[in-house]
Amino acid sequence: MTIAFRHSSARQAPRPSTRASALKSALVSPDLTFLMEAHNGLSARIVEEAGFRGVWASGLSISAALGVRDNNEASWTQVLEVLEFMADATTIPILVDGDTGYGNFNNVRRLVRKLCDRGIAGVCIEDKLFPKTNSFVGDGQPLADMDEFCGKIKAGKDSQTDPDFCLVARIEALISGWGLDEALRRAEAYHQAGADAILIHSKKSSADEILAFCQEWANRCPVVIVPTMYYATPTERYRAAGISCVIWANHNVRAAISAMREVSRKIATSETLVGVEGTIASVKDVFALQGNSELVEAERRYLPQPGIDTQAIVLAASRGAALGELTADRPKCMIDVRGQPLLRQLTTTLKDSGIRRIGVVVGYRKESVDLPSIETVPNQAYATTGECASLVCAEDRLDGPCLVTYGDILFRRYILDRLLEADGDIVVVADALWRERRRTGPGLVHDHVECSRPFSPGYLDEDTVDLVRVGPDLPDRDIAGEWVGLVRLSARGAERVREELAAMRRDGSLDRANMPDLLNRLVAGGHQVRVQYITGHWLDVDDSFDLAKARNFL
Ligand code: SPV
Ligand code: MG
Repeated sequence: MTIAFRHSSARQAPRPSTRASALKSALVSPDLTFLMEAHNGLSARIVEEAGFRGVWASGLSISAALGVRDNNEASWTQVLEVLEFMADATTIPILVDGDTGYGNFNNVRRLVRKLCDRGIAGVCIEDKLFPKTNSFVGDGQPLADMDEFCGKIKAGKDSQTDPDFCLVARIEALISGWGLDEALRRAEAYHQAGADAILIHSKKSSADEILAFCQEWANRCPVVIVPTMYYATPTERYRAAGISCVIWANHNVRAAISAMREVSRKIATSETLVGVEGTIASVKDVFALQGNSELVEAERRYLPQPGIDTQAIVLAASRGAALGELTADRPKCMIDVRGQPLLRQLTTTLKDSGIRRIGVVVGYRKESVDLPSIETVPNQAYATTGECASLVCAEDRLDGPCLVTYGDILFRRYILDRLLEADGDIVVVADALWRERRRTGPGLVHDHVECSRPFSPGYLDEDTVDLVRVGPDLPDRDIAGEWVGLVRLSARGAERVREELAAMRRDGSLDRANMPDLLNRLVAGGHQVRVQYITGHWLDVDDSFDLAKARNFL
């Protein structure tokens, strides 16, 4: 049979812009369209992934997936919930199996409005009685009164809020044994009532009665079929018959049942996962279907990423002689703290706060500083120079927001997050609980700070504190805290620091200067150096006592 014409709108149809218009175009198009069954968000996504143009939200499959019978045991609002997940998981049109419409014309009106609200492209309602029974269960199921069913179709069409929403009228006359004439009579009535397409259903194992129907019907409106029982029929015959749409109605839920049974049985009998791991979808695959990568992207866009533009310079050139043998073959930044080099623990915290570029100034045993995703910058003269000379080695990195940190410290991440968000071009972190940390011994230095205001537990975050001076020999009465070895520089702050380093180079003080000398010069030069107080939650590693503390800290 040749079908020269289906619907005049097919040729001039504008590009579908909604899912409903896409379904409508597919129904009226002269091409055969296939809808594939899905019963939840995941299966709907898989249907789209496979390349189908639309989803059949099967009543049988949704009920089965919910663990109930296909007898309207799931309420229509429960089905609606499932549909919402399916719509969210896909971009292609969904034609939902609306059974008998869940009641009379009034229920159909409400159903159609709610489906339109949720972006469902169309509904198929069948001319049986509520509560329905699946077409393949038993014989001679009673049919709905034809005129009453036409009223439902009209009510549905009058209620759609999307102009392209499709209502497919399903004829059960062949299923119930009423024969071809009754099927054709009903098809005409439903077409006249405004159905966008008719679905002619059959439970025979041959497609003969369906093809006979199509011959008589001659495409007065698009025809949809469900070849579950006459599955052996070549698809070409449907094309030749001018059928608009084939629904593969339940094959995903059945595939899932077989796969789940097999894997459950295997695991139950073998008491191990060894035999199944390679045969099932990977966890990565699950994540991909859930769209995890989109969330990662969105997190980058919407979550605060305080350190995202900031790079770090880690000063880690010195040996750490007070650690004795432990630093014989490596600098102290590489000594092991609970299975990881100290520097690795530090860089993990930096990365967790969004700092991606990390330059480490190395000197003593520099070849042993071989961590992934850091860049090393050598200070060849590490043995005879101080911290500022090391900083100069990484000077080209002072070209934007920057964090300068000692390589032998550990701190809780919130300290860094707060520092990265702090106002000010040059901000240092000082521990107000300096007295509790005070210890004397070889190689132990505490750089204390004098500030414009002491720490008070009740102070407001907006109140700013400025550095007055920093160094190891402040009188107790002036000490407000201990500098932890962290400075955050804005782009302007980094520029100030570069200028100051250049001045130190000129006046010959650079090589011997340490970071506190630099900070004091900045303050003396009238630059504001802000202080952010903390109360503990950090440590530096100078000797084996500190090392023991570091192990407990992690
Ligand atoms: C469904 O998939 O729920 C259908 C098609 O209605 S059938 O099961 O063949 O009736
Ligand atoms: Mg059904």
